[in-house]
Amino acid sequence: MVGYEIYIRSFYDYNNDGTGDFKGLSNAVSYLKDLGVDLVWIMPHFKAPSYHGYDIIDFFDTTPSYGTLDDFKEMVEKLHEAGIKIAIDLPLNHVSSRHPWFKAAVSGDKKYEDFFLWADDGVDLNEKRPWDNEVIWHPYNGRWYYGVFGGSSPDLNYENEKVVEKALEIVEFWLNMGIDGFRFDAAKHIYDYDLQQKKFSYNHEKNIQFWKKVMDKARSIKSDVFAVTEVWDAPEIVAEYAKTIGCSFNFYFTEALRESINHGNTYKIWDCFSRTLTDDRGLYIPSNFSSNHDMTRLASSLQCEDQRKVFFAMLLTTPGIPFIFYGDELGMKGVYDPYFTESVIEPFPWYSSLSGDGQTLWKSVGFNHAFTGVSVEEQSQREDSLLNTVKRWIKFRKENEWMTNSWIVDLRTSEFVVGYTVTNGEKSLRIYHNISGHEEEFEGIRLKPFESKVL
Ligand code: ACG
Repeated sequence: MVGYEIYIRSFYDYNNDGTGDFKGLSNAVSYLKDLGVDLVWIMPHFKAPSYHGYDIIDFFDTTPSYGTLDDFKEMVEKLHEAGIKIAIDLPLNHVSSRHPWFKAAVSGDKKYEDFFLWADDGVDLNEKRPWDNEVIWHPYNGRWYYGVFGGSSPDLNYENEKVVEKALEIVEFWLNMGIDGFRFDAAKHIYDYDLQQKKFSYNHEKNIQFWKKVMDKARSIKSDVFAVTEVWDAPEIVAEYAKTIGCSFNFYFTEALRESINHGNTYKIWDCFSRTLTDDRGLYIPSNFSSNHDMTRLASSLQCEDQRKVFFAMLLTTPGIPFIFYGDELGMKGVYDPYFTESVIEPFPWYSSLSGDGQTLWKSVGFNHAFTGVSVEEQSQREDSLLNTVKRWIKFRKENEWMTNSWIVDLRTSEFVVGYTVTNGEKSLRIYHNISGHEEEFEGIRLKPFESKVL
């Protein structure tokens, strides 16, 4: 299985208002099929005030500019007809401060007050979240509420069983709409504040139990439901979640490969593969990925096309379910800025001129300008383009479906070459990648600059 992350607003515009929509994605299924992906993850599509959609106002409705629930259903059908599964992004940790539950809570409705977390005596109102020093408590009318992702997204209180019930209702609702699975947003944040100690602290065990409950519900509706957790943390913590849920994004893969390829030294790749891909008990499925909407795009961190090609070769020849962030296969650029995250979710460039049927233009482009070689039109024409190279590796991957449930053995590296065997206990392939711009020989195998070989 090969996954593809899509931001609907930027993907394909059906009704010519400049904004991508469900009907647009329905219309663009042939591109996905031709690329070879068979699972799409769509970023949040619920009713929400922001462009990114992670601050939800209504879990049971869609962002109006994307289309109606019927358009959503039709999109699911179109994807299914093409043999493509769909997973929705599910931010259950928090809601928008404009969500009716929060509005009821601040207007004194006791039932909904308990849907959120309020500071009592002894809470340090200046406490900051650990990774970037942003505050986690926010004032409202003389009281303070908890919101790890900012004042506009108050956290839900999962100590309250009623909130847990709501979460399960949401899961049921969308599975009944025909979707195949979920990306569990902010999975390590459901319980991230210790109410006894009164301080920020991840309770991984409790989080995992929560997601297990969600999965039990999901499996009771759809036995083969797909789920991937977003736990941006050390590989060993990520693995704990994956073992229960089945699959977790392997953040370290993205970070390590970029660093190794940029520095021209395989050490980080060796460290990453040893720590995340050599689990020979096959306890879980890692999900390696090219980049996502929370980070600098692949093409902005690997400047030359050959470096990107070797990255994709590794992405598609390692165990698990690889994910491609829309446009990375074209070399779309974008440097992440936490205060302007639009920079990595620019319109998908269908045409060299950025004009034509389906082209979205909801924002002005800062990175992916017209006639820069990054469009589907331009990339399709060049035989050795990044797009065509990625397609060939996806084809290879589809011919070797068994690699979804596989692991790595006999990992060996030189300064510039990574060699490993991927196996599922029955089948195996020996694979080599030269991450340097010069010829290399390793274990008797000659490799051209940035060449990958599968034996
Ligand atoms: C998800 C979504 C994101 C979304 C939210 C909230 C969550 O993908 O788009 O924000 O719904 C943290 C969270 C993640 C979160 C990102 C943005 N992503 O854990 O769930 O922030 C460290 C921390 C991580 C942190 C990361 C951020 O540990 O927790 O992610 O930094 O940079 C090594 C270390 C690892 C370390 C990294 C990076 O890998 O092992 O621990 O991660 O280095 O240093 C959206 C919007 C926001 C809005 C919100 C409501 O984008 O603007 O506020 O919605």
